[in-house]
Amino acid sequence: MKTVFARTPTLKDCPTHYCPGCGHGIAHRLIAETIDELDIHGRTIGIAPVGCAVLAYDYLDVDMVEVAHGRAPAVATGMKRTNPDKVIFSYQGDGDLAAIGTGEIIHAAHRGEQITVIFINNAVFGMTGGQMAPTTVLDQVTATTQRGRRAVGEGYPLQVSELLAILPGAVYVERCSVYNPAQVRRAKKAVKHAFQLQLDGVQGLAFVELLSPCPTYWRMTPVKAMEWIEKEMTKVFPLGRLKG
Ligand SMILES: Cc1ncc(C[n+]2csc(CCOP(=O)(O)OP(=O)(O)O)c2C)c(N)n1
Ligand code: SF4
Ligand SMILES: [Mg+2]
Repeated sequence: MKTVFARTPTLKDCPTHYCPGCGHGIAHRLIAETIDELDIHGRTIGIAPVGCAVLAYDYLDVDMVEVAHGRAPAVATGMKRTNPDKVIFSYQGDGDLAAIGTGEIIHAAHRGEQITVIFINNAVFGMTGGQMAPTTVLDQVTATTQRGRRAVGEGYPLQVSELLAILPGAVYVERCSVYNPAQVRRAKKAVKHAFQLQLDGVQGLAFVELLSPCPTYWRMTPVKAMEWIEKEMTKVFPLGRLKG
């Protein structure tokens, strides 16, 4: 029988701790496929965030480092500067990268660090119980915005890709999603490009934002969560290449 679909080797063969319909697993697979297709398995080092993806090192069969909440870009900076031949990537949620770690990512991009950052925007703090994140959209109900997020008092959703794209040190910024197969294919292209730039020695930060479902704390079925990304989330976070 001909195999038409198989697990890519860098994605470990193990049970997942993610909720049904979570986007983290899809994002992991895109990274694993990229590492295998670029044949960089032996020279890639990843950084796992604090957040639901705290166990990313259990799924990706490459060397990985666990760092304090939001500090991945600083650690990636040190790793790349001391190991320029290695391919360094960080994997960060929106609470990690766009709340406690905002300063880290802005300054890493500003300095033009040669690292690859995969940013998982699911519009909530998933791991801690679905609280409002900087990326929570207006009117979105979360554990801490029971009447929906309001601009007055809670502020507007933070568009990190747009912020980073204006910095000369960010060489590539693209926002994609995983809400249907066509979008997953686009996301894969973006992730691969962000790794390829580092491999090619292009000096500067390569950044891919992925709009990703959290059905558990959006209180939706997995299918509805995918629809909500397409219908609502992309209004605030338009998909496309912002730079590079
Ligand atoms: C210094 C510090 N502050 C706060 C926390 C609590 N904390 C753990 S995960 C998290 C937010 C995670 O949200 P996100 O990065 O969006 O990841 P998700 O779970 O949504 O994928 C917070 C605030 C922590 N672990 N360390
Ligand atoms: S809480 Fe949300 S982000 Fe965390 S594993 Fe579940 S669905 Fe995924
Ligand atoms: Mg999140």
